[in-house]
Amino acid sequence: KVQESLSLDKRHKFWETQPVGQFKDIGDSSLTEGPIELPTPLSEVKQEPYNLPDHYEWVTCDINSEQMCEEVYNLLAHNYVEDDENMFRFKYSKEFLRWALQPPGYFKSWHIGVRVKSTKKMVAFITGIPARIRVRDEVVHMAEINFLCVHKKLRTKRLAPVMIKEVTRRVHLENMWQAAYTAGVIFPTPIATCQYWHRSLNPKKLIDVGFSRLGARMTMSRTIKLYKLPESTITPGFRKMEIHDVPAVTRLIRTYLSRFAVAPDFDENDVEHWLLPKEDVIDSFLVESPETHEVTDFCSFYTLPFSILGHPSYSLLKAAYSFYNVSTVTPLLQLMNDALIVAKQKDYDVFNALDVMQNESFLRELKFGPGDGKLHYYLYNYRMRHALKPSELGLVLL
Ligand code: NHW
Repeated sequence: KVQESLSLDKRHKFWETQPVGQFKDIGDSSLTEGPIELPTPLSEVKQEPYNLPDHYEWVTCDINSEQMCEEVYNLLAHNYVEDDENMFRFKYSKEFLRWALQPPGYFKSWHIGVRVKSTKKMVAFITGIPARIRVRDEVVHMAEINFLCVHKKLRTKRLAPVMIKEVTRRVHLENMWQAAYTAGVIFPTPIATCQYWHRSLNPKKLIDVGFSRLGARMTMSRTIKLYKLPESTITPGFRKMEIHDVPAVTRLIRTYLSRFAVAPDFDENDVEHWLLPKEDVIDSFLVESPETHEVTDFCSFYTLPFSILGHPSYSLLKAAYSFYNVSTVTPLLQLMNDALIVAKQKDYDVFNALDVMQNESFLRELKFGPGDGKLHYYLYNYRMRHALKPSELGLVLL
């Protein structure tokens, strides 16, 4: 609480200049929901890139080029998000980056790097991808912004605002005026604040590497027993999603997501891209009724490992992240228990989930524990009258 109120008082030299909900406007009911600024004619959008400090240059990244992908991968693997204690760092795989950055209709010009002119070393990165996001009754063409990263040696030099302005300019050039993004830090102004929950699959390793701690009055063997899962899934008709399931899964997911205040507006192309299984990137399962062959339920998780920093025997933590799940016949609790079972079979160490959508209904019962990380959701150039509850969000960003 103390920390939150301090951060509300803090000046935000950059964010105060941007068309985003401002902290001083919280609770002002005279402000209407929707765009803050109107689009400007495309001819008035700045045509040249923003100026970088001397010695640096912009580069548009071709993520399909093995060399370029490797450069981005290395920048992120060494400089991207860490936990508060600097014990773990996200380690997105190259395959994952290609998937995350090339959905239907993506723009190469939104994959933006910064290099040192003389050495060509990549030192900063930011990306956008196009997405249709429904906010209440309105489907808005937005950019989803992700992978903002500045090399550790170049931090706190105000490079991030230049990266953000440049991606904004390139989004504007495609005639889009809104964006969605998430961050673990707070600035003006979250539309929702969510919490991560973690379900141990390999408790011994998680404890060994300091990801979790042995509970009070617990021994290692009791802990292992506590988190033990059945060898195989329980629900009859539970199987991997296949390409021919795309229409049925699209129908299921569209109906489900319509109940949330903010959610993606997925069509069949989006479902094929985002939800069809891709080894070590995205896993999806569904329940096909053994009698009617109807697809009644769906669950999915993506793969995002952590580097374990400075541990003598382990260097990688394999984490699954809950993505989109829909239950109509199989209880959500049972469906997610099956998701845990397949994640365990596939050797993940931990299964993570946010408290978005209906996730709260299974987290405690399936032995997830609350993490210390918060995740704030933001919209750019779109005002929400009130903050949303996590359960009103139907959106998961990577
Ligand atoms: S969140 C992950 C962000 N990345 C990391 O945490 C990696 C490790 N950290 C870093 O690389 C997922 C640096 O610390 C970064 C900041 C680069 C984060 N979002 O250059 P300065 C995303 O990628 C503000 C937005 O000196 P730095 C989402 C900060 O509040 N703003 O800092 C990205 C301050 O502004 P203020 C952030 O530490 C969404 C200013 O940056 C931020 O060297 C982007 C300080 O800049 C963050 N995560 O570099 C927005 N972190 O006003 C998209 C700090 O408070 C907006 N800041 O003074 C939409 C654009 C498109 C619109 C289209 C219409």
